[in-house]
Parts: sequence; C-alpha cells; structure tokens
Amino acid sequence: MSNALSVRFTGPLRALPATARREIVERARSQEDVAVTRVVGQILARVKREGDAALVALARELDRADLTKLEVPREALEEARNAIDPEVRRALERTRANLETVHGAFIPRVIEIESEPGILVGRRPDPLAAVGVYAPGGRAAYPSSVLMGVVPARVAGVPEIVVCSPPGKNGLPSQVVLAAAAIGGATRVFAIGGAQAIAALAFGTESVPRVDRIVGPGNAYVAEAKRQIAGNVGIDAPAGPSEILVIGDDTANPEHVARELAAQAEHDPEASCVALVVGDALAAQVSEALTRVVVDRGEVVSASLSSRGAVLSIESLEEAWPFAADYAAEHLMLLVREPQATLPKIRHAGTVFLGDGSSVAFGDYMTGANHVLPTAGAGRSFSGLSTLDFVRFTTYQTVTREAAARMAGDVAVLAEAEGLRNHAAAAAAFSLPGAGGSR
Ligand code: HSO
Ligand code: ZN
Repeated sequence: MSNALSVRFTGPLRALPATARREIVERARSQEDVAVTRVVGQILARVKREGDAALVALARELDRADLTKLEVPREALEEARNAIDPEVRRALERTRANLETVHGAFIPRVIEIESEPGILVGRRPDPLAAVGVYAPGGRAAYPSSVLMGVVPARVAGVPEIVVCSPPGKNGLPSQVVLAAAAIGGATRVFAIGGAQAIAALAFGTESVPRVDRIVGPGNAYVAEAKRQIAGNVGIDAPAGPSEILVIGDDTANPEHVARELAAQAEHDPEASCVALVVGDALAAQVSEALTRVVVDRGEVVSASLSSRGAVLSIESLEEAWPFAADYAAEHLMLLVREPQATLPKIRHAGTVFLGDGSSVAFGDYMTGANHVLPTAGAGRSFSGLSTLDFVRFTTYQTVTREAAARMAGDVAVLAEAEGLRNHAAAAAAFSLPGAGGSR
C-alpha cells in the first residue's frame, strides 16, 4: 500500500547493538503511569463505598451514558444475537464449537495416587463459582475475544459468568459484544466499562455479583485496576498490545512472513512484530514484501513497524532459539522445514504456529486454541487463558490404619524436631505397639 513503510530494526541479528536488542525484547512496556494508578485507586474506592450509585455516575462522567439499568436484559442479548449478520453469527458459532472441543479436552482430570501402600492422595478440580469476563468497547470490541473468555469458563463448569463492557450512548455495550456474550453462554451482562467494571466485579455491588476471578483484555485503566485488586480476586496474565515473532529458515515464503507481521501490527500502533529469517536475501525480501502486502489500516501497521518492528537475518536457526526464549512472544510462528520436530526448541511462547498453513489469524479466530495470551514477556511466567483459569483444585488424602501405624513414628520424629508435641501425640496414637519408626 505505502512504499514509505519502514521497519525500525533491520540487518543481521548478531550485528545488532546490545541496546537495540534490549529495546526489541523489552518492547511496548509503557512506563508505569502514576496518574493512571491514582485515578484507578480513586475509582476502586468509590465503587467499593457507593456501589451502583458510583457506577451510574461514572458511566455519565466517563462514557457519557445515562443508565437506567446497569444490567443488560436477556431480551436485549437475544435481540443482538438475531440482529448481527447471519454470516458473522455462523462463524462465531463455529469458533464456539472449536473452543468447546479444545478447552473441554484441556479440563484437568481427577488424580488419585498412592504415595505409599495405604496412603492415597487425590486432587480434584473444582470450577470457580463465579467469574467476570471484561470486554473492551471502541475499536477493540472484538466478539472473538468475548468467546475466548466465556466459552472456556462455561466448559470448565463455572455456573455464573458475568460479562462487563462499556455502554455506548444508547446505554448498551456494542451489539457484537452482546451477541457474542449470548452465543458464548454468559449468564449475565452489565453495561459497565473501565476500572469501575473491575471494581464492581471484585467487590460486588447491589446489582453486580462479586466474582472469584476476572479475565479479558482492556485498556491501561482496566489493566491497572486488575493489578490493584489482584490481592482479593484472581486475574489472568497481563495481555497488552499484540505481538508476533516469526522464525523462518530458507523454506519460508517472504510474503507470508510479511503478511503475518502486518496482521498483528494492524491491532495497535504499539504492537511488536519481529521476524528472524535465515539469510540476508530472505530478510530483504520480507522487508520488500511488507511494502506490498498491507491491504488496510496502513497507518496503524506502519506506526507499529516503524516504532517497534524488526526484520533481522540470522545465519542459522540456532541463533533464533535463545532470542525467542528471551523475547517470550505472545504468538510465535515457525516457518521452518520441520516445524513439529523444532517445537521442543521453543521456550516461553504464548502460543506457537507450526508451518506455512498455520496463519496466526486461524488461532486468533477459530482453531479452538485461545487468543488471550501473555504479552510483553509475561510468557516467561504465565500461560494463555484456558479452562485451567476457571478451576481451582481441592486435594485430599486418606490413610489406612496399617499405613498410619507405619507412618506414625517418622511423623512424630519430625513433629518433635519442630517442637510440636501435640502433632507428635496425634500421630503416635496410631503407632502399633512396637511399630516404632519403621515402615
Ligand atoms: N491477535 C489478538 C487477538 C485478536 N485477533 C482478536 C483478532 N481479534 C491477540 O493478540
Ligand atoms: Zn489478532
């Protein structure tokens, strides 16, 4: 589209100055904004203190919406479901079906194991009682993201799934968000946005139920609100501007590499898109293809690529693995000869796309994997959203009299060593005469 499209970092990876490499790896990490922290703190306190009244007032102040009701009535959800383009509805239903299949299989099973004869230890996953799914409004009102939160929660067995999304002028969240909430199977939907939505879900108000975990992407205020309430309620991994790392060998098609970069770049001027390809010639072809493949949102794509984009050459794939582990990409794409065999080389990626047919767009919409993923390096310590976010585990144990007799002696030894004589006595009561500490 624009041949003025420039990529911030080019050239061989090994020639990159350390400061540039650090800048790429640290990417969008926008500095803590003290103003956001303070405003969010005030909003949380206000919602905690005044409940619904604060939510209605904040909707007027921040969303310019006059709300008569915070909750979106069931009929409005059904109306939205029927009002959207039938093609879009059908495609969303396909996404839902694939999420159900995949995330259903991701549900952990009950595990029971004997640590010693007669000592049985079990772990049972229990669905959370209530969860909140935040859905942004405005340009990032993605119905697909609503499904990514709601469907795994439902599949995990969560009985109360509350969606919050900011109201427009008509007092309702965007129609596609409402439709997706209905299609996904949300149990309640509220027209509440921003930090105040997170506050309402975390503390509960007269009309909003308090939930046990809050997931879903949001703007800086939403992210900060989640961070501040994280002590009270579970939250998901921080998901910021989109990012992709493409790793290609000499079999990679430069045009495909360029399209994948452009696709994630169109999300956000702060998206981070990086390609590491074998050989200077291929790198040059990727940069050249970038000037041709962008079909829309040229300004966003070019803002992202010119501020954070990188197309770097490597001599061999061996150079790519340490970089990839460091970078911990939200999306990692492997355009190499044997992608499956190469997968074990990858550490710290949100989700991996193996081979030429596996465009990230498929994962973003329809494979059944989740697109709510850790960004900005959070993939080093967090995983993408899944059914695991919607269960907690109860462990249990049962000890036969015989096993108790065999264990009592050693338990008493440790209890004595910790100075806890009542523990020792509780265990010792099961000792067989003469059983001592032996097994
Ligand atoms: N790629 C985004 C998710 C998304 N893509 C939504 C399309 N719609 C996450 O980084
Ligand atoms: Zn996307």
